[in-house]
Formats: sequence, C-alpha cells, structure tokens
Amino acid sequence: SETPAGPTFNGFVAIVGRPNVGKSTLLNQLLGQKVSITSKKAQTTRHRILGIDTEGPYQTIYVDTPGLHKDEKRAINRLMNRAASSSIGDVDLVLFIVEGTHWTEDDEMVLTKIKRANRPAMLIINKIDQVKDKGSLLPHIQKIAAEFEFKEIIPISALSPEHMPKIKALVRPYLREGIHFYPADHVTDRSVRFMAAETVREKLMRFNGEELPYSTTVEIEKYETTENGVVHIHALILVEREGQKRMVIGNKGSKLKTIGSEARKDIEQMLEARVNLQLWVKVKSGWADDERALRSLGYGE
Ligand code: GDP
Ligand code: K
Ligand code: MG
Repeated sequence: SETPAGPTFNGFVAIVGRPNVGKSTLLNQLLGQKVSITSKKAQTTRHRILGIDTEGPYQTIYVDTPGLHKDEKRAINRLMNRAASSSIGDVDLVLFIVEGTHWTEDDEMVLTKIKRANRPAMLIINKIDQVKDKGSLLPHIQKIAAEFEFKEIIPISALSPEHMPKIKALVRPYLREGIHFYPADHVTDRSVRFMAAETVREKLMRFNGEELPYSTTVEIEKYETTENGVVHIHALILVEREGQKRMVIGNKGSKLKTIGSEARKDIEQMLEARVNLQLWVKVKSGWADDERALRSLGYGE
C-alpha cells in the first residue's frame, strides 16, 4: 500500500446506539471484514473497537462502542457506558443507529447524549428488512427527525453490503485534511490476541442460551507461533459460578468442543494460518462487580 500523492484526509466516526441495534454488524459490513463480534445478545461488544477504512487519500476511523443502556447497577455496565459515552464527545461525526420502527427508552437516552455532545450526526435506521409494514417507517422517521437536526437519514439493512457505498460517500465530507493515523492495510487497532479472545467469546454467546450471563469473559494465557507456522493459543474462559462452568463445558465436554472448533476456524481465517486452540473454564466469582479486576482485563477502554 502506497501513500497517495497530494492531500490526505482523516476522521473519526462514532457508531452509537442502544444494545443490539446492529452497530458491530454495520462496522464489519463497512469494512468488508469482521473486526467486531456480533450476537443476538445485548452487551456483546464490551470495548471500544476501531475499524479503519482507507481508500486512496481518505482514512475513516469508525469507533464501535458498547451499547448505551440505562441499567448501571453493575460495575461492568458502568464501565461499558463510560467507554461508549466518551467516544461521542471527540469525533468528527456520529452515526446514531436505531432499529426499524422499534424505539425504546434507551434510544431516547442515546439521543439525549448526542444532543449534548453537539457533534454532527446522521440517523441510520437499521434492520429495514424486518419492517413488515413499510408505511409505518415514514411517520417513525419524522418523529425522530423532529427531535434533532440530523445531517442525513439513511434506512439500511446492515446484513447487506448494498447500502455501504452510500454511507461511505456521505461520511467523506466530514473527514479533515491531515495525515493517516494507520497504515493502509490495518483494519483495526486491536491485536490478534484480543481478536482471538473475542472470537472465543462470540462462540460462547452463540452456543449458550440466555442462561449464560454476559459477564463471561476470555483471557488469552498463551499465544505462540511455532517454526512450522502453527499458532498455539491457550484461552481461559472465566465464569462466575460452578453451574455456569458445567453449562459451558456441556455433556462430556461436547459444547466446549463445538465452541473451540468454531472459534478455531474463524481465527484460522483471520490469521491465514493453522491454529491449535485449547480452552479451559474457570470459576472466578464476583469479577464483573469489581472495577479493579475489570480494568486489569482491559475494560473501560
Ligand atoms: P450491536 O449490539 O448494536 O453491536 O448489534 P450486533 O451487531 O451485535 O447485532 C445484533 C443482532 O442483530 C445480530 O444477531 C445481528 O445479526 C442482527 N442484525 C444486525 N443488523 C441487522 C439487519 O439489518 N437486519 C437483521 N434482520 N438483523 C440484523
Ligand atoms: K449484540
Ligand atoms: Mg456490538
């Protein structure tokens, strides 16, 4: 990748919204590859994750955030809200994602934060593929648009690449002249170690029902590439109770095996290398309420 001659442009674009509206799905679709894990569950995204899109002179840095929500009883929720809130304040543009015609108190809270941040914002109405009565969309859009002067209102389905060129074109005028912060071939600021841990966590969320609390976390204890190019990864899954450990392991270890092989396939694709992935499950109670333990695991970033 070469640095283009002539002026270059950069900008930060925050992707914000309540949990589960499709923020991470949109980020991955914009980049054409997966940098942020997604699932049907709230609080899948726990950290601020940058997705970097470089095209010629333009570098757009998208900031994926944990969903903002009103429940702040646990330390882990407070830290996630803080990570999401702080990223609204100092960006060049905010993309406010909402879901079809489904408007909640949490959407209202995010909108209040956008109003306060006083940054230019676009409204993205996601999951239009799920809106059965298309006629209901317009009055809904008008209702939200009456509350804030959005620069654009863009109905999309983040599951399809179809709407991405349009979003990118609308975002471009908000970039500013300046140097690129990342090499053109970087798609995220996160390390492969972090991405490996996230991939395991995604499979944990996918293969466990609602009973698995979102507080389950993954630590990479070993990450080594041997001479023959095989990457050896040891990942530790932390749960809060013994019952959760049994659930994650499954009957005769069957579920853990599925989680491991699904995660391995994704990591191999990401690294373009053969991977040997070993998983362990350990009970460590109360960590999700302990701010210090959370910070040591990288929360609040
Ligand atoms: P986030 O919490 O806002 O980051 O949401 P995710 O990106 O994790 O997505 C939450 C769920 O919504 C996942 O199951 C996605 O596959 C699904 N999803 C995201 N965008 C769309 C969409 O446009 N249409 C449909 N039908 N589902 C979507
Ligand atoms: K989610
Ligand atoms: Mg997310």
